[in-house]
Amino acid sequence: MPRPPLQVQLVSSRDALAAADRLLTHVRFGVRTGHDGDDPCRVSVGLAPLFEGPDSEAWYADAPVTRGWDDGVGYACTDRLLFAQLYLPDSTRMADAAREAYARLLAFHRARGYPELLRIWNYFDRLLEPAGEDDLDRYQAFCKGRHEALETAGLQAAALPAATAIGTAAPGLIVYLLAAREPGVQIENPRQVSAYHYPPDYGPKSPTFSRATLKDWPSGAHLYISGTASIVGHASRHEGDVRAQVDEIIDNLEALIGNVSRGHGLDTLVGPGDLSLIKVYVKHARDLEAVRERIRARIGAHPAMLFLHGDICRRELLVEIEGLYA
Ligand code: 3EB
Repeated sequence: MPRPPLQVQLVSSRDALAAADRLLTHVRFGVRTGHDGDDPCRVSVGLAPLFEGPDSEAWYADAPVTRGWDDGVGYACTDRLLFAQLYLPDSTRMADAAREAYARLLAFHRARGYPELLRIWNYFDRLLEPAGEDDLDRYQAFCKGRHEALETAGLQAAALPAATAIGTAAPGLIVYLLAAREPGVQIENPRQVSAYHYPPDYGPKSPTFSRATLKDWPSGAHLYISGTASIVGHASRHEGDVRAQVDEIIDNLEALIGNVSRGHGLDTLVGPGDLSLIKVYVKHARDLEAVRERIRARIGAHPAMLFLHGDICRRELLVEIEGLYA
């Protein structure tokens, strides 16, 4: 059996890392956003972990990794997988920052020979504050800049990868991604309108991501699940009720996973409890216990879990959950 090309562990940034030559990415969650030292595979994201325990994700490849910098883009790669990250400290003009970050990252991963996007993470500050442009908030301005860059690069809706976009407490925009030589399969959620078909009420340019990417490696399938919120159709549900929002999110995850396991014969992934890792973004720290209780009741304790304090991209949304099966 070949080894999986990517495995993720939650670790503490205080601990020494094993197998540093195979480290593809190290993401540390805490007080600041940016690069973490000179190592291009290490980034920091300004989202505080909500309780004691691991504060970092360590992603290991199955072979030694090549790392470097290319015009501000940090990268790490093996034969099969590329991690790339770009940090822009000044995100004052959000649409411009998003357009620039995407233009540079898209040009980079294609030029390197990993043309297929699997997964993207986007983190920036003051998510819901006015962008100072056309009455948009900064998330809407981000969507506009991202949309324009993807359009310029000729990326079709059917090729959009899974993504997360969350508001940080620290300044700056960081975007990081995973790309491969061969494409994954884009998955949508039967309970949700595709984000790229949201009506214009949510912003002039729709968010450009798929609900999940399924990637078949020789060692088995991986599923990268986007940030999932309490949205049914295109409408937010359960304003003001964080417990009901968690339940709706888990219903969404179950529907998405059911869609995948039925359609693609993934019989070891039956429900959210079978995921390897979930990241839970909580808007108000005071909601942590309620969120944990609902997750424990519905998903159980099997997946590794990270609870992070972050802003969600519509004012009424209090929680969002992303997942990984690997
Ligand atoms: C949603 O379903 C919730 O803009 O990249 C989730 C995941 C959300 C990714 C993005 C936004 C994004 O619309 C928000």
